Amino acid sequence: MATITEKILREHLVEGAVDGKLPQAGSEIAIKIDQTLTQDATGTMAYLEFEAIGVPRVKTELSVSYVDHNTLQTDFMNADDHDYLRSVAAKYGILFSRPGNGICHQVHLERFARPGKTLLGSDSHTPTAGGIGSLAIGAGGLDVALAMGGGAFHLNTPKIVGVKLSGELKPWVSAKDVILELLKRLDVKGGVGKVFEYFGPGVRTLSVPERATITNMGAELGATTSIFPSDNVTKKYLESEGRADQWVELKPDSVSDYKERIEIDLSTIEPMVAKPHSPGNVGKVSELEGQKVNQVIVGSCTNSSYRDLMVAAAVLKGKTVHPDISFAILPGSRQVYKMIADNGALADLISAGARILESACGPCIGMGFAPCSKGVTVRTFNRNFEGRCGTADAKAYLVSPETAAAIAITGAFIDPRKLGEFPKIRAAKTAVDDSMIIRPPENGSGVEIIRGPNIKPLPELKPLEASLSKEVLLKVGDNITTDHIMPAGAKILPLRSNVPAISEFVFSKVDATFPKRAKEKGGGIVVGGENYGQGSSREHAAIAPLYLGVRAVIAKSWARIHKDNLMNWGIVPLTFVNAADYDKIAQGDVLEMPHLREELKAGKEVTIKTKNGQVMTKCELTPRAMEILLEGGLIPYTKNKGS
Ligand code: MIC
Ligand code: SF4
Repeated sequence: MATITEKILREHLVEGAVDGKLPQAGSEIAIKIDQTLTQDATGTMAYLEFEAIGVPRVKTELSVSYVDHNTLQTDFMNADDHDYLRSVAAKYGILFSRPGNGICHQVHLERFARPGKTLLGSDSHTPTAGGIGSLAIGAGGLDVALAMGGGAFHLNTPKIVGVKLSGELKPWVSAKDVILELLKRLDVKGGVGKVFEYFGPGVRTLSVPERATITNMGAELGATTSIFPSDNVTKKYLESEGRADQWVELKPDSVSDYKERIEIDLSTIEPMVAKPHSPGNVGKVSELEGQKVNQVIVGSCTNSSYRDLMVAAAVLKGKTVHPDISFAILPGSRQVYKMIADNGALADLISAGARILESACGPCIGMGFAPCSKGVTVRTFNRNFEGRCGTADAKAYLVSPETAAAIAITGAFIDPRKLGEFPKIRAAKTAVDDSMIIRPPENGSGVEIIRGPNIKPLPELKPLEASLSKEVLLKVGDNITTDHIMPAGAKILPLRSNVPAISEFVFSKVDATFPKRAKEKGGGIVVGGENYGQGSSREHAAIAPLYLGVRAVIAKSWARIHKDNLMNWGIVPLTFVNAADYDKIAQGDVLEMPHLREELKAGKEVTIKTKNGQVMTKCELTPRAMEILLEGGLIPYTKNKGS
């Protein structure tokens, strides 16, 4: 008897089985990865790492390299990265989705994701493909590079949570409201170590892109991933994409397999909103009724399917965007872009005054379209961390396309149900067109890799030192995101392949003196609170601090991907044994760890001497991860293993 997740894990298990079965939740396993995806902002690093590992051609069933984050091209840097990625893809047997073809998760869902397959992506929203029944996990670039080289992916056996959906969504309420409801109940830490598996009669009322909206934003719960069954709806979706042969049915053996359960009656869900500055700060849209808004955007990997754009077009048809609002759409893929162009909906949006942005991540990652000072921006995206939109004092709210469109015409928060009858959304034939996907040659060995001047080699990694005596360079509070540690945006994102340059921006939004101080002190330690490193999968939040000499981070608790990234890059992730000891340490204190290496090696707690006495910490890593850390990171570890 097994759940869908357990079945897929079991089929892909290469290490960690106990009597041929999955071990208990929390124990380490390794699984075979069928597909990988990268996007340009994490991809350049992932491919530099892949090159460093030295495998001649990818060993997965399918690997796709997308360009969707850095498409602003304010100078040569982004364009150079695109050339690098295109040439690497050709050399190593990777499909290349050209800039303009769409957001990785939306395109992957449409064209490549398959039920029952495993997918590892260097982007935290890789679980989007769970909407089609793929076991899709986000990870750091290095883990993805290793998987491309045929290596297994190591993870802790997740706890499976069954989310029972019953009933049907009411008009003006959609999938985004469902995941916001879940975020309201569980908050941004509620999914750590878990996979959310959806079941029940409500499932069949949701289309694949709607399911994908839900699994996409499961990332904001901190979940390992989320997954839907593969049923008749999935089959129809694959048929519409010309991929009927890729359908397999996926269902749990019995719903009694879900030991932990959550129930959601879809018919009771109301339009929801995540308020500043966390996707977990959720309330009802009606509670904000009448509050003025400056900017509205429909798009991102969460909400830019054909249906989502059609909702916006239908609501705006024949109307004009409110004079106080700047309204934009960004289609998730060229496929949906073409579909709304062919059926006239794009013209409706243009007539209404919508600003049409490129089919890419754009404003979601702060690449342009920043709101005005103290602006209120309402977005159909998945993250509203402080400053992420590009304006430090702006307030970002996350809503459904229905709510976004209603606000665009009224100029203020409004429960979209007040607009009366829900407009009819026309169905359309899927515009399948893979002409912007470049397939690699059979033999890429002769392909020359193009390396622009912004592409700098990786920092060198050394084995972990025996002891540590360093200053606390920075002490921060709870829920620090990777956007705090390593911000993105138009100025910083182009530096993703240049570690020395990007490291000048580490913690720049928290304390701009950090890089300078870190260098002056010869590196140091960072102290954090709960859920340290939530958000993006960006490895730069580990590599750039490493470059500045950060050797250890001590936190009360962790977000999975970031903790793995630290370990993969040889930074010691330590957890307070007693969370109250956080108060014993102040910024500027010198911490001594006289037996660091020995204690880690022996699996013991790490003793830290502070001026307020001794503080005990633990380094909760599996034996393999500990070995990686001791060797200074995954690259030296892999090389040493290979030799
Ligand atoms: C994000 O949404 O924060 C990103 C940009 O897609 C990241 C990846 C990155 O930082 O490059 C993610 O979600 O992993
Ligand atoms: Fe792109 Fe935003 Fe999705 Fe990240 S969350 S992949 S930046 S659209």
